[in-house]
Amino acid sequence: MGLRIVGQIERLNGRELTYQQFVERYLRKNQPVVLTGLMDEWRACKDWVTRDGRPNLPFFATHFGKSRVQVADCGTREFTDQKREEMSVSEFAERWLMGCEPEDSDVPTGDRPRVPYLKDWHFVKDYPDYVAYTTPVFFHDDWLNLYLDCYRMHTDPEMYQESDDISCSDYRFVYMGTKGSWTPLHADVFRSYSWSANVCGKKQWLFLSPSQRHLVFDRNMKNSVYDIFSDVSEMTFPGFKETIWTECIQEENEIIFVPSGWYHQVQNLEDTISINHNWFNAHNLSWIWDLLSRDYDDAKEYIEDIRDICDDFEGLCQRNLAANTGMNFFDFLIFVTRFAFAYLGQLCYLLRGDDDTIQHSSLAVQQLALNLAFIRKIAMKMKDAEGFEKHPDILDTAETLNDPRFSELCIKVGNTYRMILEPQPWSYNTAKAYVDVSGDFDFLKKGSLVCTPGDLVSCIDNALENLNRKGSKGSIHLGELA
Ligand SMILES: O=C(O)CCC(=O)C(=O)O
Repeated sequence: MGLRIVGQIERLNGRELTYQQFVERYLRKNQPVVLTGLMDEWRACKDWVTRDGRPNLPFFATHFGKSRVQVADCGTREFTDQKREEMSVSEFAERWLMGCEPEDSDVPTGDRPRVPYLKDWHFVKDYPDYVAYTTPVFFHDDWLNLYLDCYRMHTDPEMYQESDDISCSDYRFVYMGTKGSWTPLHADVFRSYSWSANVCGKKQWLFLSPSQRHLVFDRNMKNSVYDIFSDVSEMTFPGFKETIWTECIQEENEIIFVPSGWYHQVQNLEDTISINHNWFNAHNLSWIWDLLSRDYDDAKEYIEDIRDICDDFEGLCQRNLAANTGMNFFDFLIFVTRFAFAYLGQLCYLLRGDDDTIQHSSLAVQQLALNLAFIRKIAMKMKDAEGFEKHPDILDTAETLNDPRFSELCIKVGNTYRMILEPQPWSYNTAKAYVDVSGDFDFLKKGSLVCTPGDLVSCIDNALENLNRKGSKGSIHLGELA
């Protein structure tokens, strides 16, 4: 039986869309969209593509040939993904040019050809000075990559970690694959948003809305369908026949926005190069926490039978959670706490500044307050979770404020909102903002610790109370914002 495909994904010219419209229509509503007109100036669209619109493999071999990359064998399954192999870009280009793809791989049959597909290449990390593209403004409010440019998401002193380990260093990727290469059904890492831009080629996307998620799982809600074009077993996946899909054919120079929690399977209909980022911010933060708390329950259930013989059962659950999901409860708490401090700092600067910035920056104040409101809301949810027993030293406020990585985060946060909120004229000096505020962070009670989500909630509440008491340019109330 074929797939039931209904509806279409909206397509519009990104140059005719404002940032606020994008937030209202797509981020907040968690709806996919295809944006055109945003890639005209990209260096990648010139250097990486031949005159006849195909991937310029010799260019890659000459300029980036030594980079080590992950290449999936699209014909071989390994657990929930395709088997991967590490090789150099030159080796990949050679393999591509040798051609291992049958001519008739146009129509998916269930038997997949063994075509190589270069995936998850951390291109920006590898070549920071080669500016292949500029991230469209709609995707700038990206807490994930901004954070990973300053900190690691998870550090485990007991686990060996290479200092230059690039595998989790950011979520900005290049993908390159021949016609017929594909990506199995999945929802994105951390349940983040993603955006994906076709530098050349054409992709077929099949989307399943989050409300139908349960239909692609087995009876125990443990395993999901791998390839929706294969002969999916009704015994194993009884709900699959009920699924309703939305298809999108993404052409060259189009960018697709993939919302949180939408399952999707992707197939390259032509030889294709794409750039994609995973990201999250205030609008989908709850998705990240919901996934973590579900994965925590699974991690706990998995080792329940050794609870009695385990010295530190909770610690083991959190270690397993970090290994499987990429972060644990404490990583997430530290993550949101650092952002909360950065946003409080920016707010403090705007509300107490000597100049008249506040008159010009109400949008900035609203945005920062909204971010804090969402963080506070998630912290309230986290308060109810098991697994947050007091930890000896989670996040020391004084240490955080003195850490150069935190000042870098503050500066990046400031720059991000300045870019997003332009062209509204406001004079916001991010470097100055940090310096001003760091001398004035007394509201964070230097020397205190944030050990639990409850501590974070108190920190935000105290800081705002303090700010509102002293601030002469208006007060902030998070009440209805999130
Ligand atoms: O392009 C692909 O093959 C997969 C991309 C993807 O799944 C994503 O960006 O979320």
